[in-house]
Amino acid sequence: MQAQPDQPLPSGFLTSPQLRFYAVGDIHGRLDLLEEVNAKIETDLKRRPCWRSVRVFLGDYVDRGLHSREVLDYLVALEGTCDTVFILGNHETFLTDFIQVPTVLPTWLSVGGLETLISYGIRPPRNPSQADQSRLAAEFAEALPVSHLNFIRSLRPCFAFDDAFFVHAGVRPGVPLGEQSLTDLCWIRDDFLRYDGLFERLVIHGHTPVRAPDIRPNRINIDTGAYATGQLTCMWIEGGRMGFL
Ligand SMILES: [Mn+2]
Repeated sequence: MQAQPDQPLPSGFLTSPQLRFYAVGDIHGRLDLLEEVNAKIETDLKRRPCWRSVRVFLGDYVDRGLHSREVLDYLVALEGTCDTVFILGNHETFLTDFIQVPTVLPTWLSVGGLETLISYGIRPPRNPSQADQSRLAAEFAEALPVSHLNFIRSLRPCFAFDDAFFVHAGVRPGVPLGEQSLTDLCWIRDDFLRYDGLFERLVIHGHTPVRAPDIRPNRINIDTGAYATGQLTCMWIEGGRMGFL
């Protein structure tokens, strides 16, 4: 289905008219786009006031883009000024894993962790030895503010409200939404993306970049690959209708 300015949720899924959600896709260190999207939300709230609004961020705040530390600073501050829900993305798991298991470093570096480390003032050598990995993990643990650590630890694996189910990667078909594994919620791709049956709720997710928001009868993907494309998608949902800013 093509994205319209204002359209009903697919498959007759419904949400309360009392509450507007703004769902934001994978940010990946793009502070500039995050600021832009929040400005668009503010403008939309002025133009179309509502009783209550909640901003739902779908995870992958860090890695790849150049400003991961600044993005976390921004989100921590935002949490204190408006209603927010922050979902855990697979990339956030690397920050805390690295401190506990330094040998995860090469894997993290292969998916954009270098930019995150640099944003915290850490500069890994080209091929870090095991000793380098331990030293860098200790340096990173020092450099990571407590507010960022608490933020990452408080991230939710998923968030359900009315017929909407917000999650980073997706869900495993055949498993009730309430019994999904953390690994699937953060990492799943093919088994979820290929499935075209309905889930108990409409799944709103990111994790797998698409050219434009992908609206299916059972799910909506709003990861438009912001770090590379400059497109950070924000979708609103209210009273069984949806649209894009
Ligand atoms: Mn992801």
